[in-house]
Amino acid sequence: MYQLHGFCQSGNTFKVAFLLRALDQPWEPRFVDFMNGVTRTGEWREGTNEMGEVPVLDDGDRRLTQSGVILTYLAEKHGAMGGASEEDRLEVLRWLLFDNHKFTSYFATYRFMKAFGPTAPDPAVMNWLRGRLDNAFGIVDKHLAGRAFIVGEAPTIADISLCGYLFYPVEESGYEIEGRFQNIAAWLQRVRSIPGWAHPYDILPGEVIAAKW
Ligand SMILES: N[C@@H](CCC(=O)N[C@@H](CS)C(=O)NCC(=O)O)C(=O)O
Repeated sequence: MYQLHGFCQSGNTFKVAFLLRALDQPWEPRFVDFMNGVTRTGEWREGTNEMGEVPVLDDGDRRLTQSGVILTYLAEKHGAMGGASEEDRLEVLRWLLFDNHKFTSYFATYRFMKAFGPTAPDPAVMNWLRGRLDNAFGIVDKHLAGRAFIVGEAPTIADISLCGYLFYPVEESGYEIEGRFQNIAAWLQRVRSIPGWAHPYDILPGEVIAAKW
């Protein structure tokens, strides 16, 4: 039984939950009270993850962090969704790195500031982030033109990584996809059809919080 530490607002946790469900693996969530600062405590960092981040996955005595590492580990271990060839596996890694650096990271930061930050977001910071987001979303949208999935012909962990934050309510981020990035919008419909997909608020622990700003 895998143990997945995280919380429902965390799209990075959702990536791992989605893959575990797609692989039909047994898992249970371990709630991390991120919104009340647990991951910033020395105790949590020493005992769970020195990087101060979720998701964290326990596979027996083995503890893994970083969603890209966890997705790669699970895909290799269960022999699915990692890419059909060596070339595809490298392509998957390329998109995981792009996602972590430029796609999920800017989107998650933008959404957090807009929905859950302690004070109203600074418009200059939001404008700057929005420019970075527009660039990253434009790149993914262009890549998806004429393709069903990010790499190869079938879903891989690259799709699972890139989609991690894109099913949350649009009011949380204020960042519209529908009507602006048509290839991404169509791809998200295909991703929803992958067996195991569910909405993050239906499968991860914690309370839904109304967007603050
Ligand atoms: N690259 C990491 C990012 C993880 C991450 O940023 N998680 C958020 C919650 S969704 C977090 O714990 N952030 C704490 C922080 O940024 O200090 C991954 O993919 O696992």
